[in-house]
Amino acid sequence: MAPREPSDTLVFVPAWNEGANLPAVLDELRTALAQADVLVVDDGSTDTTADVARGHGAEVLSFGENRGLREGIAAGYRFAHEHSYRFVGRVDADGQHPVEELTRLLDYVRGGECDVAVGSRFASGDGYEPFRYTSSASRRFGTALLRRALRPVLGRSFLDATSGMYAVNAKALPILAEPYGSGAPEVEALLRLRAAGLQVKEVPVHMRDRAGGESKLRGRKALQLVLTVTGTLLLYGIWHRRRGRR
Ligand SMILES: Nc1nc2c(ncn2[C@@H]2O[C@H](COP(=O)(O)OP(=O)(O)O)[C@@H](O)[C@H]2O)c(=O)[nH]1
Ligand SMILES: [Mg+2]
Repeated sequence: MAPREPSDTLVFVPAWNEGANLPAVLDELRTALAQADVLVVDDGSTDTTADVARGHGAEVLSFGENRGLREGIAAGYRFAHEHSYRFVGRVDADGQHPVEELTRLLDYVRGGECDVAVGSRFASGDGYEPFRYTSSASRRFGTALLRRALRPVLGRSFLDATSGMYAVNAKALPILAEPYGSGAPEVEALLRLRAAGLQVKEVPVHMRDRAGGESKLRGRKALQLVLTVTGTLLLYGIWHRRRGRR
């Protein structure tokens, strides 16, 4: 096979014990987004994640132990920044994010329509029906709380603030590569992007169900997250108001 041209686009995939789901995700990326380089951030997996990723042609960044998703996300953006990629995508390792939807997000960013495009299950329009996703009562409660707390802080509504499907340009990389202090890195990311004045677009997308295994975010962990996020937003709101008064 002839060597591939160096790519200006990296797609990274945070993964913790996703050896069973990764092959389909990486095959889909290779088929539907062949021009992009792929990085798997293997966060101390104890299964075949790293081997499977390498076997499917991805670059692998392995942590010696599990550091948590927020470190995986920062590391993905840091890698992209250090390697001077112009465009970066992020998808889950569990098959939830169709690559054709990521391609749409990347097109918005490449076309200069925004600096960051976030794939949204809850936004509608462009042929994407409202209320096409139903979730468990506890997730619905968490999402509703989060939307309310976010609106005054972001100065706009944001319907799917914990989505992990992202496309960004190089301007966003140093901002998103900074370590995250909370358990809600995506929410923190939205706050940082707003503070930096970057254009963020929430784009309606279809998502699938996790291909196999269980979400790492459920039960107590999910409840804890909602409380952390709401706490973070309140603190941020107070800090913001104080700063405004000075
Ligand atoms: N790097 C890293 N990735 C993680 C960790 N926990 C979850 N992930 C990955 O983050 C993505 C989202 O996690 P998931 O369990 O699907 O959460 P959900 O989509 O919100 O239900 C998946 O690709 C996971 O493999 C972690 O501790 N470290
Ligand atoms: Mg998932």
